[in-house]
Amino acid sequence: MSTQTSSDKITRGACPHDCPDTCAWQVMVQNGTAIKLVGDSDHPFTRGVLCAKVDHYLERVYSPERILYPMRRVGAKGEGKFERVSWDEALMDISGRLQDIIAQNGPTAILPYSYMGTQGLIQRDAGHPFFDRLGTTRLVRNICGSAGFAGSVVTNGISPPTLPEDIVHSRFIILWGTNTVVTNLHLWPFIQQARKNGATLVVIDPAKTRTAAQADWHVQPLPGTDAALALGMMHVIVQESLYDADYVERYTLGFEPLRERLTEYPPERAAQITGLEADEIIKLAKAYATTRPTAIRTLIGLEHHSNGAMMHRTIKCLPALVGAWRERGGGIIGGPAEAFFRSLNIAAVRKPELEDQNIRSVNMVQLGQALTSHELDPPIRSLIVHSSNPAAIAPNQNLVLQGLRREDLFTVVHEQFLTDTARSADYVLPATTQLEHADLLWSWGHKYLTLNQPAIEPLGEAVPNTEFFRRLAASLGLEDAHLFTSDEERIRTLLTSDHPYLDGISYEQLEENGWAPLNLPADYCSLAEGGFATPSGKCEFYAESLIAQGLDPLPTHVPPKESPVGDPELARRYPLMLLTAKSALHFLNSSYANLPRHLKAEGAPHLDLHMDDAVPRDIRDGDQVRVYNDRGEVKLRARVGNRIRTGVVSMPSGWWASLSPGGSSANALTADGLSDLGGGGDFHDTLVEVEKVMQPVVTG
Ligand SMILES: Nc1nc2c(c(=O)[nH]1)N[C@H]1C(S)=C(S)[C@@H](COP(=O)(O)OP(=O)(O)OC[C@H]3O[C@@H](n4cnc5c(=O)[nH]c(N)nc54)[C@H](O)[C@@H]3O)O[C@H]1N2
Ligand SMILES: Nc1nc2c(c(=O)[nH]1)N[C@H]1C(S)=C(S)[C@@H](COP(=O)(O)OP(=O)(O)OC[C@H]3O[C@@H](n4cnc5c(=O)[nH]c(N)nc54)[C@H](O)[C@@H]3O)O[C@H]1N2
Ligand SMILES: [Mo]
Repeated sequence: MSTQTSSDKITRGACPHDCPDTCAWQVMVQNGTAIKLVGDSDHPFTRGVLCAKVDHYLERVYSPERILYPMRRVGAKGEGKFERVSWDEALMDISGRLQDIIAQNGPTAILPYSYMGTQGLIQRDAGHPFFDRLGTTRLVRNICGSAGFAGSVVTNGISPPTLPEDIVHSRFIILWGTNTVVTNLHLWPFIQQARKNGATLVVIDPAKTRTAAQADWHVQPLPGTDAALALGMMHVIVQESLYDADYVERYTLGFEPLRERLTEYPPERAAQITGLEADEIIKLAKAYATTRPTAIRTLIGLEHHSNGAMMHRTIKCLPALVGAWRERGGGIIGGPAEAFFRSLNIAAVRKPELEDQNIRSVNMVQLGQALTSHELDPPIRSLIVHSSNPAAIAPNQNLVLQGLRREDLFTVVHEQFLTDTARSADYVLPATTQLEHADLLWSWGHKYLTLNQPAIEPLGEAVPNTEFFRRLAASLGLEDAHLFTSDEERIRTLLTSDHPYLDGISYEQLEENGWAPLNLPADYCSLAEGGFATPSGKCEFYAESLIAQGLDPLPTHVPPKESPVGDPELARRYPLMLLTAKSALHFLNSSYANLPRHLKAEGAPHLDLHMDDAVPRDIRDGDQVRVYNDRGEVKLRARVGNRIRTGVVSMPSGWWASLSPGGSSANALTADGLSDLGGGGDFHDTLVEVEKVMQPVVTG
C-alpha cells in the first residue's frame, strides 16, 4: 500500500505546542490546501512519529469551528453570541475603549493574559513589547515550570542537565511525578531502549498512569510527600554507607548538616508521612544507590503543590549523594533550555530593557482573585488574552468565570476557537494556526532548533499574534519601530548571534533542512567533576540563600497546605486529596478538548477512586458522583479500581466546563495558592469530598 500523496509543495515546520517534544513536521500542500502532515522521519527526536493529538492537526486547521473573522459581542456576557465585524471596525472600537480606560485609570487598569498556546519564540511573546510600551499591569507567567525550576536551582544551580537522549545509557531510571507516555511521548523510545539494555524503570506517582502501568516498579506515595520519600531514601543511603563519599567531599556543600537532618527521617517515619511501606523505601534507596548509571526525570506534576519547590530541591540532592553525575546517563534528565536562551538573540526581539519592573504585576495563577478583587487600585478594567484559555486552565474556575463575566470588564481575546474564555469576550479576533504563520521553535525536551515555515495562506481573516499586536499598536497611534518589524526580520534577529552553540546554523540552512541541533560541546552535560552553577560552585545540600526567603536551608518535608496533615480542620469536611493532572491523552491542556475526534477518543471524564474510598461512600464503578469543596463541584462518573491510591482521587484536567457533563471541569475545585518558591500554582493541594448522585448527570 502506498502512503504517498501527490502534492505540489512540501513545507517544513514544527509543532507549536507546550510540550517537551517540539516535533519537526512536514506538510504536503496541493493547490494551496494542506493535505497531509507527518512527523519528520530524519529528526532524531521526532523519528517520524506524531502524537494522538497532533497527528490530526489538519482537522484543527480546517475545523468548521475555527474563528475566521473578528466578532463583537451582541448577547449577554458569557452567552457566546457574536456578530461579524471588520478588522477596522474592531480595532477602532478596541483602541477607543483602551484609550478611555488609560485616560481614566491609567494603563495598569489593563491586564494582558497569555500563555503557551504556541511556544514559538516570536509568536509566544509577541505582546510583550506592546504591553511594556503602554505600561500595563504585568502578567507573571509562572503557571508551569517556575516552581520546579526555582527548587532545582537551589540545589544544583542552572547547571546543564543530562540530555534526554542520554537516558539510553541509564540502568536505573526514576520517572518521578511525570507521565511520560502521555506528556513526553518521544522520550519513551529512548527509555525502552535503555530497558532493552537492562535498565529498571521506576515510576513514582500516586496515580497508576499509562506510564506507571508499564513500569517495572510503581511507587505510590501520597501527593505532596515526595520530599519525605527522598529524605527517607537519603537516610538509608547514608546509614548504609552507600553514598559516594569522594563525590560528596569534593563537590557538595553541607553534608554534615544534611546527615544531621536525615536522622529525623528514618524509613519508618518517611513511610508514615508518604503512606508507603518502610521496606519499599529501603529497597528503593538501595537500588538507586547501587545501580549505575542512574537517572531521575521530573517534569511539572510534582511542582504543583504549596511545597513544590522544596520537593524538587530535595529530590535533586539524590544524584550528588550517590555520585550519579559521574557517568553518562546519570543525574537529572532535562532539556537544555538555558542553552537556547543563552545562545539566541532573544533580547533584541523581546527588549527586556523596556519592561518597567516597578509596575504592579498579577500572577496568572490568581486571575480569578485579580478580576474580582475590591482592593486593586486601579481595578482591572480590561483584559487582553492571547494563546491561553484561562477559563479552563486557571485554578479556582468559578472565581475566574465570575471575573470574566463582569459587565464592566472589557475583554479582547485573540483565538483560533470559541473557548470558554473567548465566550466571555467583548471582541474575539481570529488567530492563525501553525500552518499559517512563521516561527522559530526552541524546546524544553531536546537540543534541536526548528524553523516553522508557513505552509498555507491564513484562513479567512486570521492573523498571527505578531500581526495582531502590530495592528493594535498602529490603531493606538504608536510609532516605535520595534513594534512593527516583520516576522522574518524577528526570526533572523533571533539567529543573529556569534554564540558557539549556533555555529553553522543560519536562517537559510534552517529553511533548507527545517531543524538543526545546537552545537553543544561534548562535555556540555558533565558534572562528573562538579562545576555546579550555584553560589558555592557545589551541589548545595545546605543552601544559605533559602534563609532570606523564609525557607529551611536544608531539605525538608513541609506538609502540603491543603491536605489532611496541613489542614486537619478542612479535611474533616473534605477528606480526599484531588489530583487533576494531564491524563487526557488526546488533549493538550485545554486545546483539542472541543474537537469531535479528540472528544470521542477521550470518551467522558471519570473520577478515579480506590475501592477503600468508594465502599464507605456506597459508590460503585460507573455511578454518577458529585465531587465538591468550598470552591465548586464537578459531576461525572466514578471509576472504581486501582488507578489511584487510597486517600486520593483524580480526574483529568483540560476539559472545558461548557463541554463537560454537569457544566464544570477539574479547575472548579482546584486551589489558587502559590508554591513555596518560583510563584507557581498549587493545583494539586486540593481537598474534596465525593458523594453518589441519584439523578443522572446531563451530558453537555
Ligand atoms: N498529551 C498531553 N501532553 C502534554 C500536555 C497535555 O496536556 N497533554 N501538557 C504539556 C505540559 S503544559 C506540561 S507542563 C507537561 C507536563 O508533564 P508531566 O509533569 O509529566 O504531567 P502532569 O500530568 O502535569 O503530571 C505528571 C504526574 O504527576 C503526578 N503528581 C501530582 N502530584 C504529585 C506528587 O506530589 N508526587 C508525585 N510523585 N507525583 C505527583 C500526577 O499524578 C501526574 O500523573 O506535559 C506536556 N505534554
Ligand atoms: N487542573 C490543572 N490545571 C492546569 C494544569 C494541570 O495539570 N491541572 N496544568 C497547567 C499547565 S502546566 C499549563 S502549561 C497551563 C496551560 O494553559 P494554556 O497555555 O492556556 O493552554 P491551553 O489550554 O492549551 O490554551 C492555549 C490556547 O491558545 C490558543 N492558541 C493556540 N495557538 C495560538 C496562537 O498562535 N495564537 C493565539 N492567539 N492563540 C493560540 C489555543 O486555541 C488554546 O485555546 O495549564 C495549567 N492548568
Ligand atoms: Mo505546562
